[in-house]
Amino acid sequence: MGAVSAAAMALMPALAAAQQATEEAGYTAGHPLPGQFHLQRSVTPIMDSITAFHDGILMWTITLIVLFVLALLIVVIVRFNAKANPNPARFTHNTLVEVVWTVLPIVVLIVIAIPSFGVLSDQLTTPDGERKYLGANIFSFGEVEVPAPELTIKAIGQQWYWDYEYVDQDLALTSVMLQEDGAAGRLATKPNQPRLLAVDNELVVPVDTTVRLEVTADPTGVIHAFAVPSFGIKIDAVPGRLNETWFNARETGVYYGQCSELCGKDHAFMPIAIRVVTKDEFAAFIAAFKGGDYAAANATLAALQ
Ligand SMILES: [Cu+2]
Repeated sequence: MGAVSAAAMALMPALAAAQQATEEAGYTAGHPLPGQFHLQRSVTPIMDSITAFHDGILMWTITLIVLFVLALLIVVIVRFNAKANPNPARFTHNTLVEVVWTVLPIVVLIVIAIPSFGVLSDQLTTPDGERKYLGANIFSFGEVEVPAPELTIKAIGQQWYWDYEYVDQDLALTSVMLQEDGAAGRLATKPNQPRLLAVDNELVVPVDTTVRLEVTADPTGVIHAFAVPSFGIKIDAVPGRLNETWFNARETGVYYGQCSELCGKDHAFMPIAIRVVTKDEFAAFIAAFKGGDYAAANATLAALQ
């Protein structure tokens, strides 16, 4: 996929240069960086599929269509202007052209739709340990093995923050965006955290583990959407309804997302921060959480890292 991706990027030298600069800057952040182009870095099989779909099909399709329409426009401008073509033809129908301009867009849509539906069904089908997933090869008909979920998280959209529950462990936490210190324009409690993305309590999950994610919203509240670009997750959080998706992150780190449904006045200020840790760290985190509270669990985690 790297080759196709590189070729697609080569179509736009400026874009390619910017992306290269970002990668050279040691791009490991789980959030967008200033001047960054392209999608955020993938750390899950679903985001691999989305990236491959974008780079391998969508960019080529859109580029070829733009070049084709541009060529048609130039032909019309040069050959059929009033000076070059003083006596215009007066026919109104051409069966061949009409069939072509109906059939070609249908073919384009089918080429886009087949992998698109594949990725969509992957996103919405929680692994059972047997189903195969597309991964970076979206025409593979499934070759990536994903284990069955070992952890269930419930995310609840509130006005305007997120509540999380470790369902089987019977633990819960509230995650609120860090406020800015007005004078300095900096995050008050955690310096060097990304602005408008950092939260007080991060959701902690283990690496290389399939996580079943149940998403809903406060029953007396409004519709939100839970989205984490590096995981390829985006799913509505609807009051009174439980939506389900999943992820399996292969790298530790903190990955950020945002509410992606216009939900009210603080829609822009209810970010999502997921900290992916090793399995041992996660076990210690949960043990400390059960014995005390989130702060104690977080302190345990910080001591381990
Ligand atoms: Cu929201």
